[in-house]
Amino acid sequence: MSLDIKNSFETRAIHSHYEADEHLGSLASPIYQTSTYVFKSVDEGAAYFSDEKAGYIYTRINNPTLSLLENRIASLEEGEAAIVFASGMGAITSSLWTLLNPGDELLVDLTVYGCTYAFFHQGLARFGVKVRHIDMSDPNNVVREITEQTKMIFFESPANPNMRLVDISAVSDIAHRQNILVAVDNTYCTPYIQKPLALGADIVLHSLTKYINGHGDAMGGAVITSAEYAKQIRLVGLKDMTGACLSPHDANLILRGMKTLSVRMDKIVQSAQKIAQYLEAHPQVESIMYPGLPSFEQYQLAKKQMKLAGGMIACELKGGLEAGKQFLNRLQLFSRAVSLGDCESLAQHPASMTHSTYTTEERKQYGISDGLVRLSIGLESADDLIADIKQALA
Ligand code: 7XF
Repeated sequence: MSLDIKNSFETRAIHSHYEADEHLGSLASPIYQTSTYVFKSVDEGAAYFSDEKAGYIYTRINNPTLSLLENRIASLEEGEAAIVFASGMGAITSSLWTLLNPGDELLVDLTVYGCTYAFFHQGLARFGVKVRHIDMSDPNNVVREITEQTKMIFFESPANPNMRLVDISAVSDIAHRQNILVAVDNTYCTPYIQKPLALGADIVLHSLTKYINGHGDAMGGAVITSAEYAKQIRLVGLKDMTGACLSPHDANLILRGMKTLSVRMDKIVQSAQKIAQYLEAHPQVESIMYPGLPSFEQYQLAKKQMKLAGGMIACELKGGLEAGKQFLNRLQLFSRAVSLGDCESLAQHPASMTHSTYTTEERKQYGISDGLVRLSIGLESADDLIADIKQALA
């Protein structure tokens, strides 16, 4: 349907690409819990397979509930097309295995999520792709490090877990002069806060497991890109290489979660700002990384490309690793858990958890310090969360 970009983000998150009239008047979109579809004739099935005619074939390739989620997320990211997957890692592996070939080079910022890092250095490297990390916080480094083989630039902004930012439009400008693709993992921000495609990127990736679903009860992933790349990723990466298709039931949970994305983000960011200010002023805190604090190293860049500062905070306590562990163990309202973006506030220790795929040496090299503590601010009262932090630091 034509509820498109003219409608606001909040409206599209609820209505885009769905007409109750076309579904017996059902207000909520139906779950097509099916693995396969019945063809009227052999010729019809053959026409779908040969792409002569559009139609549903098999849920690993397409499914109406997944199509709704795909269309809706493409609308929110302002991209041509999207594909959803069983997890964020399903999205990253399916997309990069499709778009990169043996002999290509992938340039990656210094810090990325631990399993993304492991996939790059194992899954992609074994496939013959050369992976090189460079500090993209200065776009001049990208100019210097590009080679003839560079096919894609990949980064997270803010990066998990240390909140490093990359200037999306500056890096995209540099890359496009040499026909290099720019892929941005936008999981930390969601399209409510940052729209990498509008800033010049070619490919946006998400773990839908996080803010977009927002309720900690489903896994999912997405890629948003051109219709041409999306088609290739669906028919090669998703269909033949990973098979990482999302379950229609989980797609429905994510569609439901996505309807409240804007109100959740507004509240989460408000609380995160208050908590970051509290932590910054606390004598036990050595350093804090939160894009909403004027002391944040890339504060100006954050203001330029992010609508809000987000819900993730990284900090180091005086006393390093031991102090960080004690703090995490003493938290009562925050749950000690990996993942992020849920209603429940979560706290974790990247060096021993989400980024344990890096060796100690690699963590040092790529700026993930052993004392770093990561907080994902949820929807509880900010005052209660601050009280919990206060007692845990006492
Ligand atoms: O496969 P998943 O849905 O878990 O998503 C992978 C993923 C991709 N990009 C970013 C920026 C992510 O943070 C994630 C998952 N990160 C979780 C975390 O950092 O807590 C995973 C828990 S080990």
